[in-house]
Amino acid sequence: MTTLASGHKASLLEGDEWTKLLEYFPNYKDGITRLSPGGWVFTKPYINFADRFYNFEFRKDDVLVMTWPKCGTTWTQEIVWTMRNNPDLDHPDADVAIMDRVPFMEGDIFSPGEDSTEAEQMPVSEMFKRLCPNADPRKGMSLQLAKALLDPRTLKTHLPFSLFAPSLLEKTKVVYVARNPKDTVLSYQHHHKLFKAQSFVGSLETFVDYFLEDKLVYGPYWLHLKEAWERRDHPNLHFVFYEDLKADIMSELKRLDAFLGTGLSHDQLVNVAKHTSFGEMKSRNNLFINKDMFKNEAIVNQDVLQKDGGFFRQGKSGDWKAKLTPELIEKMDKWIRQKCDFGISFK
Ligand code: PPS
Repeated sequence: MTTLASGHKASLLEGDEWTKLLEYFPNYKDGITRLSPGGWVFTKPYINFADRFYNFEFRKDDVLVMTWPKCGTTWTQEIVWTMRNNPDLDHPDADVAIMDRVPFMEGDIFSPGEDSTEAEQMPVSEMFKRLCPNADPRKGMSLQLAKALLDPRTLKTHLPFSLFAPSLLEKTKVVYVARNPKDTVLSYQHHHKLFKAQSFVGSLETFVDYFLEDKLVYGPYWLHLKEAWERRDHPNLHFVFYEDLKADIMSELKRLDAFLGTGLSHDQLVNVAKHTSFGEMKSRNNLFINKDMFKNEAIVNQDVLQKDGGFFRQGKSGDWKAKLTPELIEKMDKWIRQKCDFGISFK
């Protein structure tokens, strides 16, 4: 057991629970750690990085986009970056991979270990080479890039508030995105089938059970939400629902404009809405530095890609109504009543 700077204790899953998890998630074979308290679940390398995330030096001009996985992070990070840097759609870096412009702070916990041959083969972006000329990319590129990025930084995380220093909101602005758990779980299942590193082999029922029992990587969605919901009146926190972004993007952009202090004109907000629409983001497909990665059978399951779509899968709210069985809806409704009893209501 390891004690982290956040005060959490981290231990690796073992015994029956670990054997069972490997049956459904065979590619998490290098180990999964769970933190106490909270029950946060991560890949094993999290333990090596945890204190660096906790002690990360935020700057006053930073904006951190925080969500549980699949709640609309990528969309929101592109919205925020575009509002702050590219409202006239003329920024030379706009075509650079989103993950380079807006680093995924804890992305390194999904990267191969620094001594592995895979680490040698990881593509190194031009931005990393430019901003981190003396850094060793095998030690993880995401965090090094997040540190080296020039102001004003927009950063992305799926970590919850409790794994950052308590001063986070005093130091920087946070945009938190919540999404209906029924759509979130479907999108996360797709993610786990699409990407080989995550590879889920099991039924939707099993995946939903893992979600409801807080056993998926990143752990309890309800607690992640609760920690943000409790802080929602803090002037440096902007709380938004994916469903509201879908329903009325212009109103949400105006709210964000006021929060970020970007002072954009109506035409600039229209630019942002158009540039970050699902259709435009899907056709640009510049999430990662290597677009061809999606054609690589070792990284992306080509059958799932063809049948169910890629990272930009549907971009809709309410897909759950067609995909979840009445039994699963009932199970999830019960979970929502029991766990999400802190005042939030989903749209
Ligand atoms: S990740 O991997 O956790 O960072 O994923 P995340 O970006 O949080 O969420 C992915 C889902 O968001 C959808 N998406 C969008 N919806 C609307 N508009 C835009 N521009 C957009 N970009 C991404 C994406 O399709 C995933 O949802 P699903 O339901 O799977 O389509």
